[in-house]
Amino acid sequence: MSNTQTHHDVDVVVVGAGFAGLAMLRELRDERGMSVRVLEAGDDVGGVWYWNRYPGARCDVDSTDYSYTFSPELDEEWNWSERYATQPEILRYVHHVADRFDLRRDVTTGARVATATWDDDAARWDVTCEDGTTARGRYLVMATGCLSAVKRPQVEGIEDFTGQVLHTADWPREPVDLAGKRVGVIGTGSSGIQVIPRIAPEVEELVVFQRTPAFSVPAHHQVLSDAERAALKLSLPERREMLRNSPTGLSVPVTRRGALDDDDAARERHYEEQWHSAGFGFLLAYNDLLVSHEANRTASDFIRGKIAERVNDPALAEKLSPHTYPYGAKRPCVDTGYYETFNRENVTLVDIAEAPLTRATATTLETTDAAYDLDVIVFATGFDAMTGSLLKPTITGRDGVTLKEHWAGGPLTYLGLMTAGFPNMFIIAGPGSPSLLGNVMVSIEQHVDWVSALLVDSEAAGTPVVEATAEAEAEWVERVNAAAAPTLYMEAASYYLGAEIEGKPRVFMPYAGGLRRYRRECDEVARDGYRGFRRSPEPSTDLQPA
Ligand code: N01
Repeated sequence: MSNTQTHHDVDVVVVGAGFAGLAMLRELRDERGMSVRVLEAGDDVGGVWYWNRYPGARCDVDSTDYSYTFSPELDEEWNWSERYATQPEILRYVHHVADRFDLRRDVTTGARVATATWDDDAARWDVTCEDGTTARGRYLVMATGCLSAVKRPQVEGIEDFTGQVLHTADWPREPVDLAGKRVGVIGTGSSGIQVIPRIAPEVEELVVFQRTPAFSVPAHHQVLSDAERAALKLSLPERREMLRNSPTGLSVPVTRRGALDDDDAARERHYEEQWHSAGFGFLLAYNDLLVSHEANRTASDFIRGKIAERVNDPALAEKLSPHTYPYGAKRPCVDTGYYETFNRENVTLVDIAEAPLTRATATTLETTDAAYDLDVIVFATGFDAMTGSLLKPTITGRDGVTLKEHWAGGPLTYLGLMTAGFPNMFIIAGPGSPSLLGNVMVSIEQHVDWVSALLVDSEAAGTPVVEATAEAEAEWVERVNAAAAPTLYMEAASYYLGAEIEGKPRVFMPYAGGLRRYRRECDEVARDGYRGFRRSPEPSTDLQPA
């Protein structure tokens, strides 16, 4: 329920009630005894899983590994029904957690944050929302997610289109009936690759507008039997340990083998095996796929070969095959029957790299080559990733400097957790941390634990104003750049690099050194008395001039 026009004076204001915001709330309130108010733009909790309700939306990390780990009771009572849970099941899980731990009472929904301003004299953050809700807190935690600011490309004339215009990341709450309709989907990233095979059998005609083909491997999705669920539960402690110590946060064994350590036949056998089981983990088939062109080419060629096998028409298979960037340099996709969908009579692929979209009319979407009659246009065009949700509200730190100004050349952070000049503001799983390069659930929990430990330590020491120093920030930005420099990530126009939005600074945003190394670094910083953070007592009001 929305609490409009209310004011909340608390220890901590958290922005966002997705997985990260709810974890932060539970940890700070129930484990650390702090008062917390979570402000959420949506009408319910769930974050990305609240908004992305398109048909076919599901997780592409095993659900067992995409779960909270803080409560053995929760593990015991919750049963995932499928290897990769669907969006409705994940949302049910979030609701279950919110109810089970009585989190909703500290969440204000329908409250989109408009401004957050640091009051240096009082050492408080003042937050305002578009609906009039206000909050004041000693700490501000941005748990806004890396994939939540929706990207809606400008298509000339789209406002004249008389059919329905949808976006995968802002799908209507009420059911959408696509049966018998002529549907155009723009975008072939993870969302497009999930929605396309799911709706193809029910629509009259499906036209897919592809600008850049994706690399996708089979998800190997499966419904879990009782026996499989029981076995998964038994393996949880071991699995969790693996997640915590892995560079990716995935329960995939780390291999020390490079792709060229195997001869052609052995490598082909290994890829074949991985193809039939690994899903997202295919990227980890060898340890050098993201650092060696030669190694990467073996995997890229293997996947292109599979696309050729899965698509009947060789010319179409070629159009669906990526050639302009190495496998993994853009976030790879996993699918269920994606390529085979193009063998259907009612599905057409339009290569808009070759013949770009020009405009929409009342009834069509047009390229430089042709006009397509449509009833529905679905944008599967993704997000203003990583920084979009942080820069949407106006966040003003010390001396009136806004985050937008401070990050004009790209995001600057220390450990991805804080940015200099914005005291007591923390970012969960954002730029400068591993974030989207691994299982984000593992990243979220690591950040939540680390931030809460810092707050407790600072409060106990009587130094609750915490700030990253400019030197530590500059040094960390160098480290983030250095970690990405030798990788093939730098060779794709990806959202990791800010290439998804025109005019966005081209800097590699996530930390590519791996979750394990990152966790170690954060732990060492804490052990060194929070090296790189300046901590000070709150200003005494007695010292204020009259
Ligand atoms: O977005 P994307 P997404 N004209 O940015 C195209 C997570 N996720 O929503 O590559 C025409 O990946 C764009 O083309 P190009 C996951 O982390 C997870 O699919 O820019 N086309 C691309 O094809 C994922 O990586 C799951 O040339 C335009 C597509 O739209 C992230 O979310 C499921 C265009 C955008 O792909 C984002 O995925 C879904 C334009 N102006 C998503 N602008 C899980 O399974 C963009 N495109 C957990």
